[in-house]
Amino acid sequence: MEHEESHRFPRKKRRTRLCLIMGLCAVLSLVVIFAIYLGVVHSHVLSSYSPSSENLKKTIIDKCEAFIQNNKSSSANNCQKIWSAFEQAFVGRDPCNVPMEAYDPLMHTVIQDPVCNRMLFWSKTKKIVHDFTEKRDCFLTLEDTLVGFIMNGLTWCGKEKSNETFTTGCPGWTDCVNNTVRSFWNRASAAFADAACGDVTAMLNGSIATPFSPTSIFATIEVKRFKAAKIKSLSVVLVTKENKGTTCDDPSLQDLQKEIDPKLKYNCKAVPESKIQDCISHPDTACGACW
Ligand code: N1C
Repeated sequence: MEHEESHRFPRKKRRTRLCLIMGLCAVLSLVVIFAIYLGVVHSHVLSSYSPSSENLKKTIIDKCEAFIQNNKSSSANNCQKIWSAFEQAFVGRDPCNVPMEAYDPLMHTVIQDPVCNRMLFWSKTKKIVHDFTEKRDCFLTLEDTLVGFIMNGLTWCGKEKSNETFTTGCPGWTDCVNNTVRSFWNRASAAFADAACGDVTAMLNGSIATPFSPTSIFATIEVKRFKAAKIKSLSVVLVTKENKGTTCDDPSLQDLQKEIDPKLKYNCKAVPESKIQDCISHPDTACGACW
């Protein structure tokens, strides 16, 4: 009995030790796997937020190539050349001192045919406009052109005495007038308005006090460039909330009418947002029936 006990006890001890080692191994493996996972996530986070010119370059070239792939009419463009023309506008410059003319070489590098009668301008209606154009081919905004598509949603800037490109820590839209991003949109919008032809549409926001906002790009750049020799008419679609808010008689819209060449036909229509939403959810509705 004594002998049996002394024999059984060490075997139990050995088993316990084995279990302990196996448990330790399992915990260690888990720690290693977790550490690797953390490393991957961390390096990914770092690489997408650090001031790396390589990242922005890759994003821009990838978006450029994807656009050309989906829009065969843009195939004459060279994405590498577009990147070079783009970066020379702001690299090494104070990010608050980039005039819109700095993007002239970029705009001259991009090859883009105007699409008469389908150009859609907007102000303070970005979301609904793009929800709409995403579903329809009848209208094109600046973001549906190569340069607008590439830069939409991106932030970038340079720094004096540095050849780096930054994607964080850049001045905001209203921090300074000549900031890197705002000057780009001013310049690209100017080119888009210069190319406008035929019947032009503008979607404005009827839920705000001044739908034709005097500080907007639409008012300060685009409308000023509309040429009666090329444009037949300007149709304003005033997006309203259940017929509330501003109407086509709004003083700011009268200012818009005064601003354009009298040879250019002007009309305005207040359209409830729900009607446009209906068109977004029923893509088979003819565009002409949307407002
Ligand atoms: O100042 P806005 O509008 O009147 O500018 C809109 C006007 C449109 O007709 C476009 O052609 O100017 C052009 N445009 C863009 O295409 C664009 N895409 C993204 C102007 N701004 C653009 N953005 C961003 O929207 C930009 O970075 C800034 O934050 C807003 C300006 O929109 P807004 O004041 O509603």
